Amino acid sequence: MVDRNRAAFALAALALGVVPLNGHADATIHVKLTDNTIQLDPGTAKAGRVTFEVNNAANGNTEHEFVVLKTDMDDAHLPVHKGMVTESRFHKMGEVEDLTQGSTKRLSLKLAPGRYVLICNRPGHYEMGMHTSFVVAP
Ligand SMILES: [Cu+2]
Repeated sequence: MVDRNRAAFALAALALGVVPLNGHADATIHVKLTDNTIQLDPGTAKAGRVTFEVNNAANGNTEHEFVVLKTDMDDAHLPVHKGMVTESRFHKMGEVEDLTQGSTKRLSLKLAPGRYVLICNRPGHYEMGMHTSFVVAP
């Protein structure tokens, strides 16, 4: 019965258009925001629809955000002005803002193969270490 249910689900999903024809499953990346890191699990994805499930795991009562930039730059060497990365110099793919302590928000993006940098751009947070690279494979 399990197999039959799976088949029915797959057919329903196809009918809804949520299964890519190239066969890639949608990827979910679990993102943990601490006060000085951004941790990803897993740390890479294949091209296509990628959903970031972003959790603010701060110790204190600190709000964070999560920004996805398309860039080949080293994530540790982005241009900073007054404690914030100059987002206007990048192609921003998307973001979630105002993540209170303990909360989780989702960001679903269609990503092409290449290199990305993920940051929190609350003033001072990037320089505290809230950045990481993210590679999308073909
Ligand atoms: Cu932050």
